[in-house]
Amino acid sequence: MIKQWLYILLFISQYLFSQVSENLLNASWQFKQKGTSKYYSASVPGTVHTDLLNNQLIKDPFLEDNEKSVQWIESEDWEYVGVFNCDKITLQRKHIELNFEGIDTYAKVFLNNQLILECNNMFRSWNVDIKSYLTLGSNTLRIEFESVVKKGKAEVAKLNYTLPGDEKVFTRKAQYQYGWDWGARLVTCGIYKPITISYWDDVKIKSMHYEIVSLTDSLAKVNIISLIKSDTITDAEINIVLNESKINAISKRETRKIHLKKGINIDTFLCTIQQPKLWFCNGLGDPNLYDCNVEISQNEKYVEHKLFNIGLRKIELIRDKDFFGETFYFKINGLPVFIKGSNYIPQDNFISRTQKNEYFTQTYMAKQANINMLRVWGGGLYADDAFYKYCDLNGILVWQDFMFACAMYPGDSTFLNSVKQEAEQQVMRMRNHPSLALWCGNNEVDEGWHNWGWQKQYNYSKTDSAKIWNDYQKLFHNILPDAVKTYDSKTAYVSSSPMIGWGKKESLLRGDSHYWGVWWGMELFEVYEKKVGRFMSEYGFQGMPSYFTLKHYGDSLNLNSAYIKAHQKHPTGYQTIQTYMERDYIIPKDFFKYVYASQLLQRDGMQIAIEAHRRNKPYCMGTLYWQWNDCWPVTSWSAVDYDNRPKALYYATKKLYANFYISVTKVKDQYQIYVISDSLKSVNANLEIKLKNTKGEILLTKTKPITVKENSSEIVEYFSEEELKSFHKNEIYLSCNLILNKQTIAHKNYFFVKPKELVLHKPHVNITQTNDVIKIKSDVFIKDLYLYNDKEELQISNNYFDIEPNETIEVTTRLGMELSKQIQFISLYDINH
Ligand code: BMA
Repeated sequence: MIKQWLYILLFISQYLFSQVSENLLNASWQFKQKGTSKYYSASVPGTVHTDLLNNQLIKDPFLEDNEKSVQWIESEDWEYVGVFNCDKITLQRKHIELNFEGIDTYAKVFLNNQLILECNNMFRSWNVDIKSYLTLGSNTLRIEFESVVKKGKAEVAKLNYTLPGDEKVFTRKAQYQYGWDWGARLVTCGIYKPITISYWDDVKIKSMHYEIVSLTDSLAKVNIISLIKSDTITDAEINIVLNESKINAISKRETRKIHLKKGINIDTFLCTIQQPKLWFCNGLGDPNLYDCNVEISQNEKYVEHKLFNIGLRKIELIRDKDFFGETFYFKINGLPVFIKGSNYIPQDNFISRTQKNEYFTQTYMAKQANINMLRVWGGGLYADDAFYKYCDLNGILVWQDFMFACAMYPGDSTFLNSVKQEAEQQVMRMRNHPSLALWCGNNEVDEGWHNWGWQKQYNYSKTDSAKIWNDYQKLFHNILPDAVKTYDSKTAYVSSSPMIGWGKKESLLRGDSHYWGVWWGMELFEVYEKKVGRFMSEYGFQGMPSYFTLKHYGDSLNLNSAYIKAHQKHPTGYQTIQTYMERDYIIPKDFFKYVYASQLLQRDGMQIAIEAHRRNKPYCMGTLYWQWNDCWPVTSWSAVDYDNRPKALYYATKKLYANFYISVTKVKDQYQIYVISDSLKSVNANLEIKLKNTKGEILLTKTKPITVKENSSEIVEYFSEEELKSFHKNEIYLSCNLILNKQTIAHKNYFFVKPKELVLHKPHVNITQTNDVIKIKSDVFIKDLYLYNDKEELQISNNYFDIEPNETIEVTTRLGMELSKQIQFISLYDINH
């Protein structure tokens, strides 16, 4: 027993007294506005806005229309002071380093009144050896922030032409902070990521990564590459242990002796794994992971270890010339995959307050909605490590933009050099994540340059134009792809998304495509059916956030209030919603119902688009709607609002992105019924089509056995106008079911008229609950039943769904939540009456 304890103690002590240790800098922080004398308490990580808010010095910019009252902050300079202690033992270490994971943006850092660092890029980290500046006992870190806006404007003045995007493009800072068509303008500053302090003596692991050399079902060969920094010529051992994450069984263990030279040493260990468990994306298979622990020791004394995940998968972007133009699709482990996803933006205007578990929530909600890819959009931030970790775990592929969007960027050497450092660091940070599928240079910069009339608007001379495009090429055709090639050569790079602007015919023939004819172009939703490209990486329509989210952030709940207007950032946003709503819905006068109808409208638009994309598989091989989430409470294109309340689009996504899907479309006077499958297996199922009226009577039935081939989209049945002749189209609908072994694996209701024309009957609804299952039944057909209670959105597995008469629909809630007694509901009936 004593012996056992001794072993445990020995084991723990080697980690406690390891030669390299890294801790959060444990300092007490204060901040003040430059030019004033009073200091206030501050949080690190944090931002100046959240610190002002915590000290009650400003109103909450997310509430009411307070955003405008905090605009002065961006033009001021700010100072942060942190005091930390340094003991004798620490001071004896050979190297003591401060690691700044993220400083937003222009800052001078002083340690004990000596300048140790100047920062100018929020997207990179900084590392400074501070040994010579440290003193025993109390040490003072002072960080002086210069107004980003002032800095940016000074840069604008230096150029003799204007770049679209104004001062923001000169600042390597999240561009959405300057305001977007879904984002408040909150140009903040601060220490927005942790500062850590690390100590080491002779040897330290600089970085770890792996490269998959070859991969088959029976054998994986992986190079595990360690970069080790050494101060001396010395010997060391590396111990590598590989575990299958799920079962925690050791798959591989290897100890090797290495001889280190002074400087950087590279150790490559070729690891072979028999019968590897491959990583698959959501819907295709399990996202299997291995834990890899690399430990380094000297003379049997532990020095340092690094733990990371390995995912064994091959991801290819296939861009082959074909009859139409060029393909754009992904293969995962050799299998072509139809991508179903959305565009992801930062989860907050003040990203430092987003907790790790909130990244889990977002990625898990995405997984639940059958999403297999999120695109980290270029006007935001490279996401937090936790985001990528949870994408790995949930099988969500990541399309990663570099952080440039909708503007032209400078090309001076300081700027380019800063971007080069940023890109190299970010590529190295993300390359170990199996979810990483693609690097993309920017969002809509190429499209903007070629299609948005900037040459005229800014009156560029030929020389200016050539210079600006030349700078573009340096960034997006050289620096960024070079960083990818050097540090992550196996992941594909495209210079811009979309490849071709949506006004051009070619945009539907090759590359990825953003289609904004609907919304920006005010075209009918039905136009989505014609505008199908090879990979639809953006298209979208706004819906209002949950009524309960709106209620949380302001009092005047009506479309004309200053509050509601301030939480719409698109110049003609509400007007556009209204115009589209008039086409399809009876406009509700009541605000609560208006919010509900706006969400249905958004969902309808996305449904038309997604169905068209999926029907056109394999011509089209991906769909990413704009946008997944919000960074503050706002009316936007998102499926999930800022408070994580799902909109109607969220629930619809689950169905629209399911592996089996039934879609109906009208071509001339024929209704074509498609069955779409993203499954890897072909199945023999029964297709059951019923023509029903909204009272619940069955008017016609067609049943037919079909073979649903793997990875397919096929027309399996037709319905003709002729067959409908004797019915009123506003009273009927098609109810289609795909049935496999008595289970419905896909269900679709298809309507022949607009929602506003549909004749609906007052439903009598019966709701019961047993444990976490809520059962709902109605006497007549209900369209778009929305369940809620008077205080809150309900946390349930499904909402905004149809109920067929006498059918029981089950939704689940969290165990222990007694909901059924308080449930209220509305449905399309309440909008139409
Ligand atoms: C897309 C995005 C964003 C914008 C959205 C909606 O093109 O890239 O720039 O918010 O359009 O307008």
